[in-house]
Amino acid sequence: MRLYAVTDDRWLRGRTLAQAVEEAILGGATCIQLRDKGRSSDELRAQAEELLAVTRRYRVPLILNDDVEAAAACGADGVHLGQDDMDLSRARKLLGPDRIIGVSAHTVEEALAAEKSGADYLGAGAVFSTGTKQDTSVLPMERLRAICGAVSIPVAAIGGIGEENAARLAGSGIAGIAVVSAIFGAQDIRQAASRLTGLLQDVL
Ligand code: TZP
Ligand code: MG
Repeated sequence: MRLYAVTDDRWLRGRTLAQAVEEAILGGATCIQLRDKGRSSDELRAQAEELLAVTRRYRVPLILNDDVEAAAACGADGVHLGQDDMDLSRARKLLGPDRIIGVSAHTVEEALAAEKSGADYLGAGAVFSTGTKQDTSVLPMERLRAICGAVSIPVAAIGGIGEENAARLAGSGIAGIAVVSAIFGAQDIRQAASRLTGLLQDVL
């Protein structure tokens, strides 16, 4: 959960997504999420298989956003579910006990419900304003602290996090940060991930 890199293929600059993911891992990403709202389930699965060839090599888990069936079919390490995605108990039945299921939580109530239903981790945000996801609002810092205090599963903060503001998350109780543009939007992905990794020593 420490540095959870969430993919976006908008800024590949001639790289494949698998190359971008490898750079992120070499810079210190400890978990990868394949997130691509524009793809069909079959396309997502094919992309996941390419990424798995990289993530398995480095023993870094690959989580698929939203699509439980694709995750089950391609042997991804887990799935991340928003509040409007498949419910957790159904996802758990399809994926079995060993795969990772993460859930987005915006309130203490959602966090407690997800933990009770067997979520392995939570994503909480957006902690800062972000242009990467439109339908989101900023989660106040006290709420992030309350969510972290209410559950015993790890919480990753997400939304607008970069080198310039990561330190503001210190003391919140998070287990890590989930980052899209500050990693995949960087010219040098490896260096961006590596600088965030360094900063996390004072944040977590
Ligand atoms: N969920 C809440 S904010 C967000 C997601 C997927 C986008 C985070 O992207 P960035 O570029 O790290 O702000
Ligand atoms: Mg979702």
